[in-house]
Amino acid sequence: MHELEVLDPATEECVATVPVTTPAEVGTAVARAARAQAGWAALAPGDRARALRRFAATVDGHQEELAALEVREAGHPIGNARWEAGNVRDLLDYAAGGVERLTGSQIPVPGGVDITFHEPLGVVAVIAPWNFPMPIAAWGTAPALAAGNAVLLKPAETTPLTALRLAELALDAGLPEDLFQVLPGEGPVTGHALVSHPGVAKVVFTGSTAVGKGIMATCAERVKRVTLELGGKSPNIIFADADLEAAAAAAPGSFLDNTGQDCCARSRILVQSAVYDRFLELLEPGVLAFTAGDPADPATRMGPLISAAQRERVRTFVTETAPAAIRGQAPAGKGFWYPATVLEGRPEDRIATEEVFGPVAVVIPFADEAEAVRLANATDYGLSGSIWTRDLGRALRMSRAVTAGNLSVNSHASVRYGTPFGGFKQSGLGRELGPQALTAFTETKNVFLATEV
Ligand code: TXE
Repeated sequence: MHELEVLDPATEECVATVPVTTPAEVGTAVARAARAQAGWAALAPGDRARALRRFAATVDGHQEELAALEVREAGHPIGNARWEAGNVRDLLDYAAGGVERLTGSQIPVPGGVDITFHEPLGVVAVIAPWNFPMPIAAWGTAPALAAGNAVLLKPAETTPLTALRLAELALDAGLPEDLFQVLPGEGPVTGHALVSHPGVAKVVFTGSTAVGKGIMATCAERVKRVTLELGGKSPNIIFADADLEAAAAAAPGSFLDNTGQDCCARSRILVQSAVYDRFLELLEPGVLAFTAGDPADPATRMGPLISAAQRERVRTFVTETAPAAIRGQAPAGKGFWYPATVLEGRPEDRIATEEVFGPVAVVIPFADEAEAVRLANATDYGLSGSIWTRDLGRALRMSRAVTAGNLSVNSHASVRYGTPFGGFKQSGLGRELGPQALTAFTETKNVFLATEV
C-alpha cells in the first residue's frame, strides 16, 4: 500500500507513515459522509451546537498533545503550536455559537408571505496546506459542520497527523461517525478525486495560487461552490511620521513568525526615503533575535522550513538578488533550516513580486504617499498589509487605496476568528471566518407562499 512518510523538519527523522486514500476510497467516504450529513442536519440546532462545544472542550483537553504533534510534523515552535491548538478550540466554540443564530428572513411582498432559508450544502471538501495545519483545517471544518454539513478534510502530504488526531477527538466528543473524515493523500490524486467528485458540493482550498486556479477550473465543470485562500506578497508600509521604534520592533515577527511560511507575511517592507537608513538600523537587532533552533524549546522563536523542497525554493530567491542587508543564524546539519534574511531590492525584482514563503523580506524605499500606494498594489496578490503612521487621515486614505482584503494600522494582526478574512485579486475568492462564516456553507433558498389563490 502506498504511504506518506511524515518527516520531522527539525531532524529529518521519520515521525510516522500514513496510508494514502485512493480515489475509490474517496468515493466511499463521500457516500458515508452524505448519509451522516442527513442525520446531522436534521438535529435540533441546539443539539448540533452542544456537540460542537463538546468537540471544542475535547480539543482543549488535548491542547498539549496536539501542540506536541504540530511541533513534530510541522516544526513550529511549541509556544506557537499551543496557540494553534487553542485557535482550533476557539473556532469550534465560535462556530457553535452561530448554529442557533443562522436565521433566515421574512421579506414583505404583495400577495403572500416570502421566506428566505439558509440550507446546508451537503458534503464539503476542505483541502488544507501544511503551513498552519490545525487552524486552517478548522477554518473550513468548524463553520461547515455548524451550518449542518459533513466535512471531508484532505491535509497536506507533509502534515496529516494533527488532522487525523482531530478526527479521533471529534468521535470522542460524540460527533456522529463519518460526519468529519480525514483523507490523507497526494493533492493531484486524493485531492483531485475529492474536488471532482459529484457528491461534493463545495470545496474550500488553501494553498498555492497555481493549484487554486486548477481547483477553480475543476469546480467550474459542475458549478461547484468554491472558496480559495491563496498566496500573498503583503506590504509593510512605514511612513516617516510613524513611531519608528514600534514599527521596527514589530516588523521582524511580521515576516519571520512561522519561518515566513505565512500567507499574510509582510515580506515587502516599504520605507519612506527620509527614514530608510534609520529604519534598517532599528530593524537589525530584532531580525537577529530570530535565531532558528529546536522548536521543542520554549525559548525558540523560529523553527525550520517544512521540507528540503521548500528550502530549495527559498534559496533561489536569495541567490538571485543582491547580498543580504541583514542575515541571522540557523543551525547547520540535519533539518530544513534557513536563517532570517533581509534584502535591499527594487520593485521589479522577483523577490519583490513573488511569494517566497520563507524567512526572507525585501526592503524598498518610497518617496511619498502616491508612490507607496503604487508600490503596495504592484503585485498580482492582495491578501494583507500594514500601514505605520501617526496621521489618522493618511491611515484611512491608505487603508482605502491598498487593494488587499486584510489591512492593519500600526499592527500586523490579520487573523481573528470573529472577523472576515480573504484576498483581493489572485490572493483568493470568498471570505472565511467572521460573522458570515456559516452562511458561506449554505445555499440561500427563497420560498413564496401565495395567500390569495
Ligand atoms: O502548495 P499546494 P505547496 C504557497 C507558497 C508555497 C507554495 C507551494 O508560496 O511556497 O504555495 O506550496 C493540495 N487537487 N502556499 O506546493 O500544492 C495539496 O496536497 C487538489 C500558500 O505545498 O497548493 C495540499 O493539501 N488538491 C499557502 C494543498 O493542496 C491539491 C499555503 C496545498 O498544496 C492538488 C501553502 C490538486 N490538483 C502554500 N494539488 C497559503 N495560502 O497560506 C495540490 N493539492
